[in-house]
Amino acid sequence: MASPDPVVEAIFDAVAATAPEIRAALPGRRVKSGTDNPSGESVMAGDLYADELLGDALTAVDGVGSFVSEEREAAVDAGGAVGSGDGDAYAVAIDPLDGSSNLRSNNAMGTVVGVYDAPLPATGRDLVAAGYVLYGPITTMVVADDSGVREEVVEADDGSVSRSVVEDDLRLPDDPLVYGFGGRVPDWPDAFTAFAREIEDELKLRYGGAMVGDVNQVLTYGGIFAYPALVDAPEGKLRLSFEANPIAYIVEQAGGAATDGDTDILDIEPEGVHDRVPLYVGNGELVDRLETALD
Ligand code: FBP
Ligand code: AFP
Repeated sequence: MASPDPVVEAIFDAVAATAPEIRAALPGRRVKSGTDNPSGESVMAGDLYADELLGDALTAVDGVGSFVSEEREAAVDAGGAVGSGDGDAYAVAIDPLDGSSNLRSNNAMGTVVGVYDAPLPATGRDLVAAGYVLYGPITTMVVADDSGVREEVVEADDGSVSRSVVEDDLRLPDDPLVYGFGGRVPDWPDAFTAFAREIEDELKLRYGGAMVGDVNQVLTYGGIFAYPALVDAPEGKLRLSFEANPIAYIVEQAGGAATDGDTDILDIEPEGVHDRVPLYVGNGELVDRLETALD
């Protein structure tokens, strides 16, 4: 299932090309960089390295008009008007190293990419493609566009990087098996805790602390992932433009659903590019039940 859009293909070629380099650089970058990002979180040295490498690679792609990262305050103008009509350029939004607190403990993490056909901030309905790299035992890249979702293995060989499709029509299994919910139970609103109590009798807990890894398990086995609204942080933790929208786009293209508890993630109108949002994503039937439970 080849993407019909050459700019989207060039964007994912660029992301794949950086993956082995990012992976190779991580062993020496498992420490805090000493800076905070625009969301006020401590940035790891690995976050900064991935951000710079991906920023250079993506702004060099013909057809990328602007570049925004979870680790940067402002958008980078890459030349070319975004969303201006014929021959316009795309805006690319990334979380360079999602789950980077897993660097210290050497657990999974990844890179999340959203390709928007509108200046940012934009809604998820403006996405033309989205994907993520998962740094697990194998480096994989999951890519979604309007033709569906595919999983690729990314490998470096003699200075070149290959992308091999291993699943060309990724669909959520009908019978869900796993769940993973972020945050501390005492910080969850009661209605979400009650929903979690039901789910833990039905599904198996698989939580790794990196959204890309946990969502990849949901895509593989079926189930539900959430980083919920918290009592003291009703907007949750994850960022709409960099994390929730791309993941919602991928899971919806794979036959699932994504909500903030009330509204489809892709319909949310952002106020700013660093907005946070609660995210509940997975099999449609589970996401519907969650919405009813939170009502
Ligand atoms: P970063 O982008 O700063 O890594 O934060 C996102 C994230 O790591 C998600 O991947 C994950 O779902 C969540 O935060 C984990 O948060 P917690 O450590 O609170 O469980
Ligand atoms: P294996 O040795 O068969 O991989 O099992 C060990 C293990 O994967 C361990 O790493 C996990 O903590 C645990 O099993 C997960 O078990 P569940 O599949 O029951 O969650």
